[in-house]
Amino acid sequence: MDKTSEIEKTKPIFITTGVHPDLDGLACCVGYSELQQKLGIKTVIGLVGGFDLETKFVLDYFDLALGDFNANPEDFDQVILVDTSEQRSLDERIRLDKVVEIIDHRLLNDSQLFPQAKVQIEALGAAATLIAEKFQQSQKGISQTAVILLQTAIISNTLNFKAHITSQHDRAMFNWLSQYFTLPTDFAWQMFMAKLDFSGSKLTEALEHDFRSGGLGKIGIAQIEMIGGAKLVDERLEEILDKLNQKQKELSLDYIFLSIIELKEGHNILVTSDRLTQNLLENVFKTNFKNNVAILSDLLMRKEIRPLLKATLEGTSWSSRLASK
Ligand SMILES: [Mn+2]
Repeated sequence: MDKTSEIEKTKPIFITTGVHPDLDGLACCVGYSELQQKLGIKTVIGLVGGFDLETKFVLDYFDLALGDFNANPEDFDQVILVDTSEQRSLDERIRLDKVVEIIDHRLLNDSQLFPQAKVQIEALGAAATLIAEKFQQSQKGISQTAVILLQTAIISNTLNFKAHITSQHDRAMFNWLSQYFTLPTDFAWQMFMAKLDFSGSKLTEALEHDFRSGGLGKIGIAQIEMIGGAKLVDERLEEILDKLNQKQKELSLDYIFLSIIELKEGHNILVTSDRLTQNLLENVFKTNFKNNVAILSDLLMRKEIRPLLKATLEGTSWSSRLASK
């Protein structure tokens, strides 16, 4: 048997991230797929849902041509998940028992639902940091496309190293990547500016795009990162509340809110008209809602907010929550 037919007999491994991939998810898929190929393992990337404005900006800026990523997970026997470990974030066609590896940075995860998976979850700013580390250890070399995607993913996920979740390891891997490619000095700023367009229907599209729900007490959190959040809320509060109310009904959620990460002021603006959610958030963050809006004194990513809400909800009995309804 010649070598080619032998390779053809080995089915490739399907690599994916959550639906509506963000920059970190895409970077991890592209990077880890490249590394596997260099190690002699065939892989195919499959993604569901369009890219967000930030990801599109990076692809356009550096003129990166990627594949179509249309593969169907049902055609593969083995699946690798990167930058996700939550069942609710996955394409429904993915069978949990086909997942052989998980690389993620979410402390709240469903890793116990994947019986076959080798799980690596570390509390870092970006999952891209873990992929960069694997390249470094492998000494197999890295393409410029992978370097750029991993670098920009680290900047994006750590809010340019300003978020609490940023670790020394994120900085170290970013520096390691930077020996292969130097980003323009103002690149982080340009990338953040690229996602500031919330004109017209782009606002509700952004809410729809970066929306995650599920977990204990069925919490839905929309998140947008921007500059000028107070003005946006001031001008378009009704529209935001309508969209949240619609999502809450559609998904039968117990709690729902929008978390705006205000990059210039370095704090969050929370928006919801759901009284139960307002009570929960006031309780957890010692803040007050006025006209359905509350300001935090801190800057927290959704992956930091979730565990805080979970801890509080677990300390509250169902009976007292039902009584407050
Ligand atoms: Mn991530």
